[in-house]
Amino acid sequence: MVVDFSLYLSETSEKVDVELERRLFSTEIPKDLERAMAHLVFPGGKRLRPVLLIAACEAAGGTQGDAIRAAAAVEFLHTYSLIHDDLPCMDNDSVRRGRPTVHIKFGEALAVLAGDALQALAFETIGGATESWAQGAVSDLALAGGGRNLVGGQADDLAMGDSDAPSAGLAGRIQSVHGRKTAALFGASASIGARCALASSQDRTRLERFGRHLGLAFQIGDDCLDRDKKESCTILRVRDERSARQLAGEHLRLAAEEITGFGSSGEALRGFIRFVAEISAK
Ligand code: GRG
Repeated sequence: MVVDFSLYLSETSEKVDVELERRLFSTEIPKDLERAMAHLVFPGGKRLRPVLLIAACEAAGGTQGDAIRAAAAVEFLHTYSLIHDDLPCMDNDSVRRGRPTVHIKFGEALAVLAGDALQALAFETIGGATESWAQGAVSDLALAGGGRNLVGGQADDLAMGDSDAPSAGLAGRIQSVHGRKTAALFGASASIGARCALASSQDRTRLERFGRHLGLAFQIGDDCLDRDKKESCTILRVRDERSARQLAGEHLRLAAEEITGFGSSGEALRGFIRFVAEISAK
C-alpha cells in the first residue's frame, strides 16, 4: 500500500499541533513571553521532524499515540533553533515561516527568552514521559541539540567566511555543518520514534541512519531552493546544481536501503523519500 504522503503529512501534523497546543499554553508563563513562544510555533512550518518521528515509530511497530509527546518535544526544539537563528546577532532575518520573525514582532530580548523557554519546554515534554524510552530519548535530543551538533554546527557556520575557493576541505566543512545542523536532528527524530516503539537497537540504528541521509538530502534540496540567497554554507559553493542533486539522490538511495527490511510499516518513510526527492528536483 503506497501512502498518500501529503495527506499523511497534513493529518499527522494536525495531531502534532493539538499536542503542541496542549503543552505550550500554561497559566504560569507570563503572557508576553507565551505570545512570543507561540508566534513561531503556530501556525508553524512543515512539521517534518515530528512527523518523521511518528513515521519511524509506526515503521517500528508503534502507534502514533506512542510517539506524539516526543514529536511535540522535537518541534519545540526545532522552533527554538529557528528563533535564535533569525536573531540580529545570527542571520538577522525578518521573515520566517511567512511571518515576521519573533524579534521583529516582540523585540530581541523576548525572542532570546522565547527560544530559551521553548528549548526547556522540549526537555520538560520529553523527559516527563514515564515510559522506559524517556531517558534514551532525552539523551538523543540533547546530543542532537547541543555543542556537538546543532549549536556547534551553527558556531562553525557563523565562522565560515565566504571567500574560500572551492576545495575538498571546504566541501568537507560544509558537509560537516549540514550534518550537525540539519541531519543530526532528523536522525534523532527517527531514533526517538524508534525508541517510542521500543524497537530493537538494530532497527533504531537503521532508522537513525535513514533520518540522517534524509536530512542531508533535504538540506541539499533547501540549498538549491535558496540558490539566489548569498549564503556562506551552501553545497552550491562546491558543486553545481546538477551534481548537488546527484548527491541528494545518493543520500535518498542510502536512506531507502536502510528501511528495506521494514516492509509495509515503512510506507510513510518511503513517502518522506519521495517528498524530499521532489524538493531536490525543484
Ligand atoms: C541558533 C542554536 C541555533 C541553531 C540554528 C536550525 C538552525 C540552526 C538554523 C536554521 C537555519 C537553517 C537553514 C538550518 C538548516 C535546517 C533547516 C533547513 C531548517 C529549516 O527547516 P524546515 O524547512 O523548516 O523544516 P520549517 O519552518 O518547515 O519547520
